[in-house]
This record gives sequence, C-alpha cells and structure tokens, in this order.
Amino acid sequence: MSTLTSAPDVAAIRQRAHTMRRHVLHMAEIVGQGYVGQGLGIADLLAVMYFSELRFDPANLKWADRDRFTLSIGHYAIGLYAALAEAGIIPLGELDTYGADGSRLEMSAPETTPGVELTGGSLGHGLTQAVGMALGLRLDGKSARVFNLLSDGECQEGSTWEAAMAGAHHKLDNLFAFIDCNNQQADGAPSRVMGIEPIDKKWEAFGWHTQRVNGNDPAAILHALAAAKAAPGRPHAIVLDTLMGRGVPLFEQREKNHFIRVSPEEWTIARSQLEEAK
Ligand SMILES: Cc1ncc(C[n+]2csc(CCOP(=O)(O)OP(=O)(O)O)c2C)c(N)n1
Repeated sequence: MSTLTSAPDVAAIRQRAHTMRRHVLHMAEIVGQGYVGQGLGIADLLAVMYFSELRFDPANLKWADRDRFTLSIGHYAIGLYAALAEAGIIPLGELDTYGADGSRLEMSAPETTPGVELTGGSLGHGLTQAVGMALGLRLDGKSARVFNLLSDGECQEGSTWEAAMAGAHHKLDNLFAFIDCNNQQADGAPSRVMGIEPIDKKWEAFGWHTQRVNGNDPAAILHALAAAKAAPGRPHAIVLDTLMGRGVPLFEQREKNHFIRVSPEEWTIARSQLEEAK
C-alpha cells in the first residue's frame, strides 16, 4: 500500500519520471506514432502522483479508501500506462502490447484497464465525473481524495465549467484538478484556436483555490500540493505549464505536436537525446 509517511524524495521522483519517459518512447516506437509529446510532458506529474501523493494498494485496486486518479484526457493513456507499470499495477512486459488489437492498453484509456478509474477521451467529461466521485466519497464519510487531470483544450468546453461551478458550490476540498497547459491542442495552439488565458484567474473566479506552477518541476508540484492541502473549504486547481515532448529535444521542437508520426531513424535519436538530457 502506498501512503505518504515521510518527506518526498525529489531525486527519486525525477528518476521515476525519467524511467517513465523511457517506457513512453518504448510503447510509441512499437506503434510508430502517437501521443508521444503528451506522455513525455506529463511524466513529472505522474511520478509525483504515483510515487509520493496517491494512497493506493496495487494488490487491492478497488480498496474503497483509495485516492482516485482520473484521466479526463484519455489520449494521455501512454503516460498513465508508464506510471501504472512503474507502480506495479500492470506488468512492465504488457507495455509491449500498447495500441495492439485485443490489448488492455488501448490508445485512449478505458476503465476496464487495471488502475484506470474512468473511461476518458470524450473530452470535457472527466471533471464532471470527478466531482461526482468526490461528492460521493464525502457523503460516505471517506477521507479519500480525487485528482483529475484535464487539458488546456478541455478548458474550451462548457461542461468543464459546469463541473468547476459544482465543485465550488459543494466546497469539495477533497477534489484536485490539474490543468495541463502544454499550449497545444489538435489544431495547434489554444491561443490561435480559442484563447483560454488567463486560465488561473478563471479557476480562481469559479471559487477554486488556484495555483500555477512549472509542471515539469516535481519540486514545484509537490510544493503546490502541500499548499493546496493546507487550504480547506474549496476545491483545488493546479495549473501546470508543461512542455510537450519534455526530455527529447527532437519532439520538444515540433511545431504541431498533438499526434506525431516518427520515422525509424528518429526513434534512435529520441532515445539517445532522452539519456543525454538526464
Ligand atoms: C468531445 C471530444 N471532441 C473532440 C475530440 C477529439 N480530440 C482528441 S484529442 C483532442 C485535442 C484536445 O486538446 P488537448 O487535450 O489540449 O490536446 P493535446 O494537449 O493533447 O494536444 C481532440 C479535439 C474528443 N476526443 N472528444
């Protein structure tokens, strides 16, 4: 069972994030394409969650008092599978099946996969479910918390703001939303498609305790989580500014990074760049 009993070991969390990035490249190389930038960009958050913050039991995934990590952006599954494998929830070898017909590791994460709490991917619906879970847990008298990961693109959807309003109305301080601001969506930058800034001010205006940090800095994420937990009575928004493709300059520098096709030679470059960047 994973519980936070001592001060977080930031160096160990960074090492986990690095290993998870290796897993992301491994899975994506087998498929030859995909949501590589998202998996690399969100590894620091997932390492903090699975190796410091979340209370869960790999031997009893349906433990009623577990914290729920809910992935609204189902297409970020590649990053979540890397974390679940590192955390011992799914076998490491199963990562080889990512995206294959019949695999449990579909390109968009379904709740039938061990460790996946909800079927994401129909964007704009994850936070609504997380609000319901947080409310239900409170009604049941449980201290478990719900952490929802959503994207900057989802902040253009009305249902996200209905959920934000409901979370604040019900004073759900057991609810945490991470907003991954990687400045990309399917058709380019949100500022070009439909601007969302100042996004932290919007969450604050909806009644959430809000912070904005570098989402590729585990120490900054840990600091924000500590501050959030010290602020009762409101749900918590932590806006994460992240870099898509983080750790692999070849992918960091792509102009459109939402879904990439990668040539066989580029995988060799990507793997060596990841090790050099460590
Ligand atoms: C309701 C809904 N509309 C459209 C899509 C198609 N779609 C899949 S990913 C994506 C981009 C969403 O933006 P964001 O999550 O910010 O993109 P990323 O950071 O991954 O580039 C879209 C439009 C979807 N999955 N669900």
